[in-house]
Amino acid sequence: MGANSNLYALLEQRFIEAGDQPAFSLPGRAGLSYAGLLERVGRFANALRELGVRPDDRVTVQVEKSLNNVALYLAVMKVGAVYQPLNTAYTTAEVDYFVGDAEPRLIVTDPVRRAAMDDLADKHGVPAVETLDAQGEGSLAELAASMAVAAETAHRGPDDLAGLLYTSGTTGRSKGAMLTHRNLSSNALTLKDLWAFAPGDVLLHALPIFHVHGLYVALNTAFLNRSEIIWLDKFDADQVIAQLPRATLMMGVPTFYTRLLGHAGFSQDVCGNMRLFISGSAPLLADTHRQFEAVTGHKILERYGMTECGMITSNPYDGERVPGTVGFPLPEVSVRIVDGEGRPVAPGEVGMLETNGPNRFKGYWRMPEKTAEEIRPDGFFITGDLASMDEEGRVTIVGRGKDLIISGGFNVYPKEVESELDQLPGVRESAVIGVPHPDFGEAVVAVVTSLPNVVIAEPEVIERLAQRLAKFKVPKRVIQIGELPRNTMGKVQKAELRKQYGDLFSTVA
Ligand code: MLC
Ligand code: AMP
Repeated sequence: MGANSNLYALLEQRFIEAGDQPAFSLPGRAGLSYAGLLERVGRFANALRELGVRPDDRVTVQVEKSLNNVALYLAVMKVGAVYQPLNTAYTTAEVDYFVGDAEPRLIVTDPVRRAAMDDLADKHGVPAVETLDAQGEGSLAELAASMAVAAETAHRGPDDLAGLLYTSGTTGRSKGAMLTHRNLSSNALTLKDLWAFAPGDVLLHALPIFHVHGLYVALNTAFLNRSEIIWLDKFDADQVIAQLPRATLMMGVPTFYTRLLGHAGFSQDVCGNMRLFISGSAPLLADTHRQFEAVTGHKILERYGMTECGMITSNPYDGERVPGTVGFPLPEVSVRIVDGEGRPVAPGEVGMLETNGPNRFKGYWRMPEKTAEEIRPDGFFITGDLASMDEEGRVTIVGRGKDLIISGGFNVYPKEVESELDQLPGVRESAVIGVPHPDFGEAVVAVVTSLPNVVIAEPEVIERLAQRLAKFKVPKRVIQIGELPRNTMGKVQKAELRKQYGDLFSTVA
């Protein structure tokens, strides 16, 4: 058997070295040292084994952010199983699909959802359901507390799965991106060096941990560095401003930065100890970048990535950070920009961004045909993002070839919302678009036509959709019109609608 490629084996070594140094500090609450984290992960690993979780089993987790949630994430890797985090905003109808597709051995849910999850477990033959609440308490925490600390770390190969993260598809159902230990380790090791993590760094963590940004990018880099992590349950501008003076770096989506800029208490002073602000998951407006520099003296470092590949490009730590660009491919990561026939375009020209490297996912869970459609025979993944690359290799994302809205860093596929809208009584057709929004970057807007003589009631539609879809997917506005604009082929012209409704939120503060 070769060396253990389990990412947790690597992290565990760092945790042992860090010993009693703080791993997490929680404003106003008890924190946790690295030695404490090691113990906790050991107990959770034994609890998972007690529940019958074996290597390669999936563990579906839909719980609020807590230290026990972190311990669970690490313990799932420790036992060699596959972590499947789900956005806490997903409704039971949405979770139904993920559970049916992933066929987990265990579902971990909030106690308030226990009954609904028990039903889903029955329906899909999932053997175990356990709970963790927002404080990290629940049946799984109780079981873990009764367990021994000592637990073996499973041996894993580089291509074994560590995570299964779902991304919605432009057509049809969500796809589970299979992320391997190599994918996660290579990305975390690269980013730790690229962003110059060093002893003494303190990370302010306000992101959710059910997506790659808050989970893998933020936690794994900080863990590799044995950093202290200031742990906030969620982004709250007051709390972030209160904690920033003790932090040296923060990662966020653009909404974090626009909200900070809009807060009267935000100033250069509170950033006195800060070394680095990083932004990603959605485009950071060049204007926001400049305003932030004017207020704080810091140039936000923008990087680009996605669920399937983790981080792909980054502005440099030492070199020039150019507003409106996402920087250079990471070491060992290849990026090419190609035309419709897959041929590389000239520098500066716009095309589809394709990428390959140790960070590229293994494929879509049980969807070999989708995998073959999106990963070319030479290994490059077709991202769906439109970009250009200059002579030096600096990348600018100019748009999306995929019909996707990114609202406050969460992805919304219009097709999914349209399918729900089209089932509502009275709705004839719908087109869901993203329009500029001062807080979320883009906001979801539905344009609908009705059956004859029907008036669509906006609040009712919103309420009906909220029963089926996560809140962030529910349109902020529903607009009824006579006919959807179509081209000569009969295809709805969304660009036309985006132009027409582009300033819907421009006066909203
Ligand atoms: C919350 N709401 C949203 C929303 N977040 N609506 C649209 N878009 C969002 N992102 C809803 C709420 O349910 C609420 O509905 C209303 O909008 C107002 O909520 P709020 O209180 O203003 O929102 P808040 O809870 O503060 O959350 C906003 C946020 C959060 C920006 C802090 O969305 C967030 O943490 N986003 C980060 C997303 C992220 O981590 N993405 C990484 C993906 S990984 P109501 O009706 O109840 O009032 C990835 C790869 C990569 O993309 O490159 O990183
Ligand atoms: P997700 O599927 O949630 O991982 O979202 C990935 C998508 O987010 C990418 O395909 C891009 O469209 C977008 N994205 C991530 N980072 C950036 C960025 N810095 N600028 C523009 N778009 C980004």
